[in-house]
This record gives sequence, C-alpha cells and structure tokens, in this order.
Amino acid sequence: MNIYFSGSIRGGRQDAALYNQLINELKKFGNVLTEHVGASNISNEPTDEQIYQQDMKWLKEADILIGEVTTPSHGVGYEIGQAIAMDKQVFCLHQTDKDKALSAMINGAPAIKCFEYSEVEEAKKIIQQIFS
Ligand code: 6IA
Repeated sequence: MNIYFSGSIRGGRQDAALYNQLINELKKFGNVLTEHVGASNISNEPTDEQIYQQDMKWLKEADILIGEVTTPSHGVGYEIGQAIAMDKQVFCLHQTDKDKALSAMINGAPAIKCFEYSEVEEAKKIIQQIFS
C-alpha cells in the first residue's frame, strides 16, 4: 500500500511536528512516499520543477492520499485535486479547534472523506479506521 501524505510546506510549517506523528502512524499501514512533509527542517531544497515532477510521480504510484488540511496550502489543494482526477482514494484530516475553517471545495467534494479532530490521538484513531 503506497500512501501519499499531503501537508503544508510553504503554506506554513506550524503543524510540521504533528505531520510527523501522523506519518509515523501511517507507516504502520503502508509505505509513506512523502515522509519529508513531516521533516523538522527543510534544507537542500530541490528546484520547484524537480519537486513538482517527483511529487506527481509519487502521486501516480500512490494507492491513497491522506491530507492534513488545517493549514491552508496551495500545494495540498492541488495534490488533492490531482489525486481525485487519478481516481485515488482521498481522506482529509482537519483540526476543529484551530480558527481555520475548512475550504468548501474540500469539505463539499463528494470524492473526499473529511474527518474533524482535536487531539493527535484522535487523528491516529481515524487513520486506524481508514485502514481497517
Ligand atoms: O504549497 P505548499 O508548499 O504548502 O504545498 C505542500 C505540498 O506540496 C506537500 O503536500 C508536498 O507534497 C508538496 N511539496 C511542496 N514543497 C515540497 C518539497 N520541498 N518537497 C517535496 N514536496 C513538496 C522540499 C522539502 C524537502 C527537501 C524537505
């Protein structure tokens, strides 16, 4: 099972540690192609063209996309749209108690299953449910 985890990078890194915890949970269920999304510091960044080509290749190889969508990110939104166009399964996790409302284009999309959560342990349980 190839898992594409999407999370904000240039949209803001305030949840990077949380992404890392979710990635560690996802690794129990398959091969996470995008572990760098949870990295604590971003150094030696490839060019934008290299990032795009590599990520699109991984997305094609993925069986499922899991997005943490609390911090709005153009890249995450783009990846979700592409994953739906490729007929991948798409699940999104959104933190309820942050003051960021989820986009209607994510929450209202019939091809996306969205989950709200408050604590990381709750998010881990949602991940376990997704793969059960
Ligand atoms: O617009 P954003 O930058 O917030 O978009 C975030 C999404 O785009 C993530 O889900 C990633 O899959 C993808 N993305 C954005 N930047 C990178 C990147 N930079 N590497 C891979 N995917 C990226 C280099 C970081 C690295 C060397 C740790």
